Amino acid sequence: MAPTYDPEQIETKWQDVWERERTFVVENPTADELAAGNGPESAYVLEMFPYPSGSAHMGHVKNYTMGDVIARYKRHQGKRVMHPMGYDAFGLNSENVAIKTGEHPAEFTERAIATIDRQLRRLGVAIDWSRELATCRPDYYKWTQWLFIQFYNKGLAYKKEAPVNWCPSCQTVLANEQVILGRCERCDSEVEAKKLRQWFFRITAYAERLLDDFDMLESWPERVITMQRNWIGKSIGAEVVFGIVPVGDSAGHEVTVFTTRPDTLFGATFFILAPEHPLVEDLVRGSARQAEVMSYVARAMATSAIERSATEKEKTGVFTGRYAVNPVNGALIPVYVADYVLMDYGTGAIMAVPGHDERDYAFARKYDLPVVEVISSPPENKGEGGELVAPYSGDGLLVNSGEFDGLTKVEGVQRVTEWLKARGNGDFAVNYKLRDWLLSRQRYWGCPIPIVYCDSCGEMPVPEDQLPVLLPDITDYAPKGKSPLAAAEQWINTTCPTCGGPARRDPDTMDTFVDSSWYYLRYVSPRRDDVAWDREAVDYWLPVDQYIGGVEHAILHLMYSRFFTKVLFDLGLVGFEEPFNRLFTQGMIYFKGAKMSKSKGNVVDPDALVGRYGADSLRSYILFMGPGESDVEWNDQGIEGINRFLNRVWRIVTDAIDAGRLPASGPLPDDADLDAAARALLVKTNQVIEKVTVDVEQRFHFNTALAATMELTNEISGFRGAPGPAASGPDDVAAATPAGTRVLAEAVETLVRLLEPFAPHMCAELWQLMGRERIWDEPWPQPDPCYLTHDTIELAVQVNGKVRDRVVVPADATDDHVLAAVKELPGMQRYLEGVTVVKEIVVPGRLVNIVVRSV
Ligand code: ANZ
Ligand code: ZN
Repeated sequence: MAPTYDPEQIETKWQDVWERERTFVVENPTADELAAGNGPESAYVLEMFPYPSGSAHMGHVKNYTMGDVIARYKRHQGKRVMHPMGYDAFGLNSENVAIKTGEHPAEFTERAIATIDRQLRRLGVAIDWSRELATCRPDYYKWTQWLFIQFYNKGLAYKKEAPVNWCPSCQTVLANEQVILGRCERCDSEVEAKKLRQWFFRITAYAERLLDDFDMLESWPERVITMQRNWIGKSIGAEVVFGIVPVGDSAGHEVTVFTTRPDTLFGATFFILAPEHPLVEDLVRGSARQAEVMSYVARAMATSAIERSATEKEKTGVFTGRYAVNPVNGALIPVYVADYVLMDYGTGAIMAVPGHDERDYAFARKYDLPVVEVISSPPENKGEGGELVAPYSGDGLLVNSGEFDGLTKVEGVQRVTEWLKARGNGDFAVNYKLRDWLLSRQRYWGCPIPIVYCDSCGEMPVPEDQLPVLLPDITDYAPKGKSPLAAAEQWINTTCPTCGGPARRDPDTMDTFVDSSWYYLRYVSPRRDDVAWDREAVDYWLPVDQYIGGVEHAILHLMYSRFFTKVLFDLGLVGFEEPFNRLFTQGMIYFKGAKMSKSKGNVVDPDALVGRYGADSLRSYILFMGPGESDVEWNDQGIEGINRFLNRVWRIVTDAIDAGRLPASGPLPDDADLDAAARALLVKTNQVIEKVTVDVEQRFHFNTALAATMELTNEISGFRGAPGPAASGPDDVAAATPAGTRVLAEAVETLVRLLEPFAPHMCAELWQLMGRERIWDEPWPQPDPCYLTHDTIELAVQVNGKVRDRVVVPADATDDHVLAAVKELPGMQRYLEGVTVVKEIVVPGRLVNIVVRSV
């Protein structure tokens, strides 16, 4: 008799086997293999590495289980799979623990790493642990420093004084990307503006390529691309030069503005400088308005950029007493200083066109400045006398614009800019919202910046043979507005690598996003201490075939990694320009209506569930909760249901083994020898193979893949082959005809093989009980097209009663299946985004109607 299902015993048994046999350790291709170019195809499956802050949570379990299913699936396809794991181990969490308890962040971090490591092993994730890395260890950050120096030598890392986002609670600067609606991404404190000398990476030099190269990506979620596109924020327009009229002793000046609407130049009725604009002081020096203007400037500088540029904010400004000349018509227009103009966008100065720009309109109304219509505007924007009572930003023909009257907006942009260009008063221009990446942090637990300052020789990188610059041990981690490293006298004072005189180290450490911008390269040769990576092996494994992680990294990590890869490509250090071919962003797990998180007190502990139900049940449940990309609600009963399902599979398979019907042997019977029931089971088996394959490979819909295996399980247990000669009754499958018995064995074996990526331990055990070995190395089942017949029908798809699309589904599809298919139609996205679905109606065989209300 086969034993009962004992997850704990089975799972630890197989985890030991994988460890002992080094099952998931994968070698880089040998020189011979690379030369011959005929080794197995590579597959690099990667999940975003965790930040070790305590122990793994359900989000990790979901992320790593999804990656594991893909990695195991690709192995079944015969690929050479690399599926590594490491830790994003520098950062504020460990440092804050250190401040509280005095424990060295390295100790806390290594303990947290050990915990996650144990949890991932206990989940049976098929990881090549020989490649493990942690960004806080010197053998890793040596190369982070080396990369910094490569960037530095290319002029892509530089230091400048700049207004920065300062978090008063974290006591450090933040990158723009780390400021969310004016608040610190980490602690939610209101961010202040401060002027400091900081290190930057010149990511702006790559703005255009970061946009262009979206084309190279094989499969990225559209919304991630859109978020990056918006963040880069490319605007096409013109630069226009305005003269400022001299008065008294005060000289004239030329000031350039950036505008996306040169076609509205005739409507520019005033001119605005950002408070930080270097000309402001000159313009008012010695004038009656000096005191008022400079006090406005001081107030504005203390306000954050996000607050200043909010459209709802009441517009404020001051008149400088000076006038600019509109180059197109010679009109004298007053020059103001106003805080809604930002210094770090465009040129820090604008031509204000109140007739057609909302903020300029609000400003003009407040300060009683003229509003001129220069784009013909619809009646609803106009008052009784035909004057504009609301700005109009839509299309129209140019009016009140001299020789340009009657042109369309597009023609106007072109012709006015050409006109300006011909007179040396402007030119076509492109502008980006993207700013350089501010990477220095005034904190301890990070990668030291490998730069020294010598009084005689100046600023220079640490010579490569002196890397790594080790992070020194200190005792006082508390932030004091400057790096704690500045107080480490022994460390900070060094000798100049050039002249041998006294020099000082840079006291700042790097943003942890620097560490994570290249870790996917280090996995290729994590133990090499002579190079950051083995170039040939990197080109064999990369780009990453499938990257999986949270959408919260859409901009920061994913854009920084793309930037790094492009720089490395330009430096000749890698042979590809995009790091991640396919990206999948997983949905979040909610519990009791909120995102599962420690701070909300609604976490469910994975360890407890593994202890109670086993890793296979937890893995399968987390994948069964919903499509990979969807947010899902945790449900305690759900895992019990899955556990019952696995128990059922266990019984079916072990019963068949006990009855001597497994393993299946010999070829499948000829079609002619199949009775109806056997044929139906064979059709089902093949359909489920196809379904699971497509769901796993193309859709990340592990939930429907699992549902299909459940259907197959039902068919198997309901199977009644035609009774054979020795039948004792109608339920006696054992006695079915030989053909039926063979088909049944096929179905049961296929079920085990299809379930392996989800419940790898149980399936390994069942496989062994059948007398076979190493299910993880079995080829993936292939459906037989002869048994894949399914009729399809086409339905009209309506939204609020209007036909918007058509959908093709199997004739016997359930309503749920039909609705799911509808929601996946690419053309439907725009009708379903930002609306509430009120009702969904499926009229069988005819149509689907979705009733929505906009929110
Ligand atoms: C004249 C104009 C007329 C404008 C009009 C808009 C509409 P995007 O599209 O985001 O690139 N602008 C330029 N520099 C600015 C700064 N430093 N601070 C605040 N606003 C600035 O926006 C470009 C437009 O934003 C520019 O085009 C300029 O206003 C304003 F009917 O110029 B426009
Ligand atoms: Zn020197």
